[in-house]
Amino acid sequence: MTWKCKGELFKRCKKNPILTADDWPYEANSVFNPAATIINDNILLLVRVEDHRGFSHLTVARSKNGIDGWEIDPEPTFAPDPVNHPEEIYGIEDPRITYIDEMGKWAVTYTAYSDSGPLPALAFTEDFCNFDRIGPILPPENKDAAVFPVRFNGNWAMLHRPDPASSNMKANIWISFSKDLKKWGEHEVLMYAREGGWWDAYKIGLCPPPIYVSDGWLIMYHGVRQTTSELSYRLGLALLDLEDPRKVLHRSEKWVFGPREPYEQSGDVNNVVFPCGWIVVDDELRIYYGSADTSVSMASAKMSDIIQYILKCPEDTMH
Ligand code: BMA
Repeated sequence: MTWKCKGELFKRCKKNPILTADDWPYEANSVFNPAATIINDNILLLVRVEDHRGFSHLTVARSKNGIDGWEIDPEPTFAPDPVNHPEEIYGIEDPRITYIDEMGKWAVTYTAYSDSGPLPALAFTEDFCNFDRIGPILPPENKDAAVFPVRFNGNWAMLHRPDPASSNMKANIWISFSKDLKKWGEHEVLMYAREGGWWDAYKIGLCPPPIYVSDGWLIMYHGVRQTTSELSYRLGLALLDLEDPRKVLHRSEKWVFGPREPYEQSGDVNNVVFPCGWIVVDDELRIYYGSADTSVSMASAKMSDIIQYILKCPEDTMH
């Protein structure tokens, strides 16, 4: 059943899940958490593919309409290279891609799963065939990194989510700056997880890369809520200042999207919606998300509705 819940901003694609392991040209356990971009009039997804060892790599799927008719690379497009990059020993996961106009390249941030835990790594590509690896850009444990497409006062900016060593501490979204996209500093917390009964209590992380809208930088983030039996991954929105992305102007109090359909509620990890990519086509904002860590799904909203919504959201009270 596909339906729009009262007040829900995003509408699920009727063909969800749009990609599953059964569609894959080679053996795979699951395909999920895709990054997304538009290239040569095609919608390109860089999909996380998990093999039957439990290790992940990234593979490109291209389609004209971004819904069906996918052409999937016949073998892994961007596979872990643990010989030259030991930080990739347990695979590479959850890519985010940002087109850097100034460089004429995409920056691909991804989670390298090292033997000291997950860490953000960076590669560049001009064609999604060849990737120029930079390697780790922050130490473990840290995930959910994505860079902004422009500089701020000459510096690149990146959002990411360090994981605290103690489970009693909150996992918050941080912002860092760099002169060259490789060495990062000026680290500070951008947005705190809420507390107590909130849907985004204790653990939050960036979803797709920040997207430019005329009122600021729109970000989507996941909030993880622990119940007695399990976790639930839901999504919220925030708007950052255009000139100074360290300032959170608005933050949604309610989640804007959460697991509702069977393919989101049941899979390798139940109750997860996890977008790593979004694109804008005319006034349509499309999120491409992993459903239950098993398949790829899509949902869309009118960009004008999203902007209207976020501008009415309160300031971030967690600062
Ligand atoms: C997060 C990430 C995602 C995953 C999610 C739900 O920590 O590892 O890759 O989709 O958990 O299992």
